[in-house]
Amino acid sequence: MLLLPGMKGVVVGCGKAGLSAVRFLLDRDVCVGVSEGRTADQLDAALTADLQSKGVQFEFGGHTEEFLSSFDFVVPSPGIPLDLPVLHAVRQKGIKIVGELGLAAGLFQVPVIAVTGSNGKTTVTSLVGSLLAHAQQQVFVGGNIGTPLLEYFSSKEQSSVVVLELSSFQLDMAGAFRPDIGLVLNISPDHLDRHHTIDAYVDAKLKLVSHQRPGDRLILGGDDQRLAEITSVDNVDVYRFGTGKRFEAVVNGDAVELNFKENGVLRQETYNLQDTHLTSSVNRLNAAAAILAVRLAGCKREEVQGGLKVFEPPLHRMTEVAVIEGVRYINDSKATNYGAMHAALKGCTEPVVLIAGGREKGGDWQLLRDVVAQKVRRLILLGEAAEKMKQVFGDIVPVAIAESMDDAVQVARRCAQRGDLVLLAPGCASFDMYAGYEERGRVFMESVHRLQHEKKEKGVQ
Ligand code: UMA
Ligand code: ADP
Repeated sequence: MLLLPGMKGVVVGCGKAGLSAVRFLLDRDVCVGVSEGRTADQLDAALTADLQSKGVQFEFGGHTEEFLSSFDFVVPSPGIPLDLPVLHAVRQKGIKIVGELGLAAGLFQVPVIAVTGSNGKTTVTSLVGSLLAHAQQQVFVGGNIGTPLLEYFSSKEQSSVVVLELSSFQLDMAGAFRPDIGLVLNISPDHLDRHHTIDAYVDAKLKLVSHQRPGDRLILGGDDQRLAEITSVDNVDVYRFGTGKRFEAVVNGDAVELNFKENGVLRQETYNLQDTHLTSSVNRLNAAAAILAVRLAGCKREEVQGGLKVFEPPLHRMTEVAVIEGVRYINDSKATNYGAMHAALKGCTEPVVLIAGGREKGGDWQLLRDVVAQKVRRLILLGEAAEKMKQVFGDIVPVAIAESMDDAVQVARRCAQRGDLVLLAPGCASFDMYAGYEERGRVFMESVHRLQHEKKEKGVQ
């Protein structure tokens, strides 16, 4: 969006992304307002005073049509539902609604690689960032992964490439944003509380692609049914990764095989994942996507192979916590939707004692019955979803309901046999019991470590 000095813009929500948008607008001499749901005393007083001294006008404790419509455009934070009646009302008055991506569109001076999908975004974004850094690029990594994407514009460091993790919330307000290389990893139902229908969720995800132009590249998860239906995108070079033999990046055992054309030259390359931390079935797929992206971005083959060796996947995603009496304990607390839970179970080769449950995010548990029947020996349920999940799975697997994570780990210990895997893959959000998936994963790891300690004290290996 073209911003001119003196224009008036209001940011809704004063969290990480909102504050970054405020700074971005102030730097461009826009007259800025902030509308925040929390009351003034719930916010950092020094921060609000500082912004007020820079001319920022505030409304606290909610969002009013009167305040918002005194501005030329509105910038909702990613977490603000776009169907809020007040946003509808200001839209009706012709006031533009623009997200962070819409503000940034057209302003990046360096190539942008953007990653979306229902699962694997953070892993692929950090892997792409890490491979580029290993190849001596100056990389800005931001977006949904944590550092607000608009921070790129205030960063003192010069970047040679930008890597963004983009959520459906951000893409819903993407405006004319386009990445040079876009990745859509997979699509399974998530955030249906916000998007209401799967079609609206898919539409939001595919806004990543809608402004791409000739010469841009699009990398799609080839094994994904919905993405397989996209056979071509106008003038954009489409590449696929997955297990299909004809994809440009193929996962074959512990290797990724590339087979793609670059400037008319056919490239056939093999990357070995054996000596890396990317050996789980989902991470082999993620590696395929990332390798393809960085090769298209110009990294050399040897740089990529070297970078794969040193990469450590982020915590709480299929992270091995301990092996106790021949039972492996895996923390996949970030499996907050059923696509991730399905992928985690599908990739397990050992019988699984599954700890699941929490707050539901929408989706159909029935679709998981087959994989649960095939892989799960015992299901231990926690949180708000426990009773409902018991009804869905109770006839195919023995179910226990646990009161706490510690309780769940103790039950798991009692029923797991040597050679089994105890997997925390909740398929639900954590907010009914924890501050977030990190806390849930930490509590699980602490319980497992306590168990390990007790066993060591008793001299059991
Ligand atoms: N607020 C209102 N009115 C409302 C709701 C919220 O004023 O009706 C205010 C809150 O009081 C708070 C602010 O809005 O002050 C929060 O804004 P936000 O929810 O957009 O959160 P941020 O702190 O700005 O973080 C956002 C992303 N949050 C969401 O998308 C919900 C972060 O992704 C992202 O890392 C960060 O920007 C930096 O880019 C988090 C996330 O949960 C990790 N993402 C979802 C996910 O991964 O599943 C999509
Ligand atoms: P996101 O940022 O999209 O939430 P993460 O990398 O944080 O993705 O992983 C979230 C969850 O999805 C974890 O449970 C992880 O094990 C699982 N996961 C990671 N990659 C994939 C993939 N390619 N397909 C399915 N599930 C995946």
